[in-house]
Amino acid sequence: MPIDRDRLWARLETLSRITEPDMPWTRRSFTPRFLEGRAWLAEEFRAVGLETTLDAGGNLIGRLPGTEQGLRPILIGSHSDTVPSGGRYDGMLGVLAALEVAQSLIESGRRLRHPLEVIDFLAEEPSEFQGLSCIGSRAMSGALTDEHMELRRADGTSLRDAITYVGGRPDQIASETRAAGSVAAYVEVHIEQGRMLEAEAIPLGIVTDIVGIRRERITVKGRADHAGATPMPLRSDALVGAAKLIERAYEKALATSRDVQPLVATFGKIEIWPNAANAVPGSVVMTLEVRCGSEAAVAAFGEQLLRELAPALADVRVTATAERVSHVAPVACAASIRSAIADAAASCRLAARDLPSGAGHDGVFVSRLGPVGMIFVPCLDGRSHAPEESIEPGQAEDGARALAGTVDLLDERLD
Ligand code: HGY
Ligand code: MN
Ligand code: MN
Repeated sequence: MPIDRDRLWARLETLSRITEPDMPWTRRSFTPRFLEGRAWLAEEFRAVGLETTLDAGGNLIGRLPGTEQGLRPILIGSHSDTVPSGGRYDGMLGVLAALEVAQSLIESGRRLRHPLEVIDFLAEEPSEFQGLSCIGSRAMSGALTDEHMELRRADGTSLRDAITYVGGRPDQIASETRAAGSVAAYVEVHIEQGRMLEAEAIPLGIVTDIVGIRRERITVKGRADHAGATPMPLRSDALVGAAKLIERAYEKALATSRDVQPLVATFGKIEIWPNAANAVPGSVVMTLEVRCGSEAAVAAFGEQLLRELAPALADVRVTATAERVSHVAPVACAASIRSAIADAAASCRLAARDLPSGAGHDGVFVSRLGPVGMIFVPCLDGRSHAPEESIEPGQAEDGARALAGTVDLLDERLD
């Protein structure tokens, strides 16, 4: 399937320009801007000849029937939502590379044996609903719970209502959940969001496994006081306690950097009350995110941190509690898909290397439905989740060519 580099690049440019103008590049899930991007994508899906629908979980699906009855679909795609002030390629590259492969297949007049589904998964990035991510792929795979549906964002909207807002049908999510084994294969093209491929000048990465991610809401309780009239020894400054937790989490995670499975820990979101220059912070709520290839290490980190620091927090008269927000176990990519990617890379004459994904992806949930694999392309200086995220048109093309080859091989090899 010949890949049209210019067409793929033009679509990437067009989609990335659908952004909050004051925060390039931002297209947060469940916002009018997201719907603007979705409307454009749906139009592109239809224009190339895909049967285009929105499933109950709010995933945009473009389907191309196969030639053989009864074969399970091959899924390709990614997500079109972004983090705030994110990049132009995280997620978008995977959706538009998949669209390019489907369009190239349709233009060639050929048909696969298997049905092909091009998917834009809803809300892959941590959402405003307590940071819940991978909402569309959770819905598709039966991992979206009733509790999740009742999560509310700051304006009081429930996730259930937000899914309706983007055109999903919350009440039908359960009946539309796909069964284990119902997917022949899922392959996603994504930017590496790390530095390995660029450092080794290797154009393709074959993902071995997708990291496990645990998010906990840490609440540090102190006492709000007047910042001028309260002597230091009498304060219960919640932010001082939070600072001790942040510092220790950094040190604990840094110490694992040379381990076989290094662990990373981030406090990326923090809220302070009353958050006033002349008030001693009474409480702090912050999100601890821990990632590692070892699920046990991910599960234990937060609890160990609070236990180790309890005396130091008591010394400054504050307490800390943790509440689990989400916990996703690491997932191994399927050997059958990894070898198809390796063979496709070879036939495209593109060097490739195995590497783990430190980023989370929808494949973690789609793996409940069938074998998953990912193709990485390098991004400039490994930067992502930042406006500096950058790739070259040729790198986008490499990813799409590898995807096209992989789909062809899987179509041949799988039943
Ligand atoms: O956060 C992640 O790992 C992914 O980019 N959503
Ligand atoms: Mn991301
Ligand atoms: Mn992504």
